[in-house]
Amino acid sequence: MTTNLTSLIKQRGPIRTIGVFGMGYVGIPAALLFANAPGTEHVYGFQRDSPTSGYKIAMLNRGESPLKGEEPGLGDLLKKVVSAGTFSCTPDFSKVAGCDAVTLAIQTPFRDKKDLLPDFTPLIEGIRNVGRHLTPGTLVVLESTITPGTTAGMAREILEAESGLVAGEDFALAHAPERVMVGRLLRNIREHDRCVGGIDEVSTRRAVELYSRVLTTGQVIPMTATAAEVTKTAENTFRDLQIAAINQLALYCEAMGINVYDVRAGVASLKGEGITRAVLWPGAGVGGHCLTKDTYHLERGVQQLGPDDLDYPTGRESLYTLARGINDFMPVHMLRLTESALAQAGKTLEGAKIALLGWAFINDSDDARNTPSEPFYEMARAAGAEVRVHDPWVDPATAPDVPAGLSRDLEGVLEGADAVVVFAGHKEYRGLVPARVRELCGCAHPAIIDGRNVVNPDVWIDAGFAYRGIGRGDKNRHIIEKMAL
Ligand code: SAJ
Repeated sequence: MTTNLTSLIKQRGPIRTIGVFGMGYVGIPAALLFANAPGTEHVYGFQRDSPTSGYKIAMLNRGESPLKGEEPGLGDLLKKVVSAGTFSCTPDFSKVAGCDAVTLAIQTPFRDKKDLLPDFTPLIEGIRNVGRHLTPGTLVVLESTITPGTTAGMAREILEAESGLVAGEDFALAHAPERVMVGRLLRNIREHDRCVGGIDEVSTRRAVELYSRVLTTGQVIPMTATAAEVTKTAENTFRDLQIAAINQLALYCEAMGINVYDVRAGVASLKGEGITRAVLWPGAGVGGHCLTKDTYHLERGVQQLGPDDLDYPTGRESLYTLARGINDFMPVHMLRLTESALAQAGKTLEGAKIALLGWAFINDSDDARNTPSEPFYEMARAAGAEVRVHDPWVDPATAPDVPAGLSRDLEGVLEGADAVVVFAGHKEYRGLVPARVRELCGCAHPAIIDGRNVVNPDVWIDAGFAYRGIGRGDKNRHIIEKMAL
């Protein structure tokens, strides 16, 4: 009965001491905002003292952020709460016992990209550590992106087994998915609406109390824990679906010999009350740690929570996984466009030198997680091409799984290339000069394959290139301008 929990929470009074597990790009800003909020006495940032990330403990306690990249306001806020004594980072998980609320923001990356299953190990370890020191009346909140059913299922079971307490009676349990993007972490937490879902009403109310104190323009949206899990996975599934819709239209436009960007502008022009057309941008593929996996979280959720009650067209694949298939096809399509352009110049993939421009999964970023450039790179090499990769943002020394020879020397990568393939819309590539690129390639008719609509087809075709572009059915069949080097 939740009356027991109600009275336990009443005895505790307002939330004063908070614990945050996971000192990463989600946990750190959340911990600092909690520490800076009125009514908070102390926030513990819990961090394992492991060889790979234990360094963060001393760094954070010195008021230095371990996060890469620019995060407006975060450095100052960290210094403020450390000197005010309202935030400290510790590997001592026993301090959970003194917390009124504990949140877990621990990543759930792919265990293996091939089997599309998430690795819950780090999250499970965090939940265990909370359970071992959990005291009655505490609120536990999962912020990680998880398969629907995890909060009320696996997380609840582990917490109860480790603590001997009962969720919903002795402690409150909720899910509050994060919606932060690097470069705007603090702003996102303060300004985005926040879905907050408990396993019961009392848990939801306690979680609403916790998150209301860090929101400024954002509103708390209360719901059940499972609804909050489905919301997070669905919001990314829908974005992936929208991208797949425009990618499929781009493939159609190429087949019909028309320009997808004309059609896109036409479709987007339909406006008026109640009319929406969220037309996104076609491209060389979809990468990142959100859209590539959240669809599979949602699919697993419905399979685990409602397999017998799901009414769906017999034999039809899920629209959502179909969308994933279309987006994952785009690097394959890029290879076929490359092959076609090389053939127009009398060459084959076998033995060709390819300059692959862009390893990051997103424009003007160093983030290369699940980049669509990687499957292209593997397939092109398997077809016998030599592939050299350029990216001005990705640091070969620190980024995971970078290809051998990843370089920041653009002219060096272009030297001697038979084909130039653009995978990321980095601003550096919008200024490429065809004559200079052709001179560097050193052949009469290099190929240019534009995966992000960064070059002007006519200018490059006039300069003697064999041009191909995603969705450019109006240009992909051009004749080659014969000219000597
Ligand atoms: N992409 C396209 N066409 C588009 C938009 C994106 O091909 O029109 C590709 C990008 O090149 C990239 C991938 O999709 O490879 C993902 O791009 P993204 O802009 O969705 O960036 P993410 O993966 O960082 O998505 C995050 C998500 N935010 C959170 O999970 C809190 C997502 O929910 C946001 O909608 C997205 O940022 C955003 O809108 O910026």
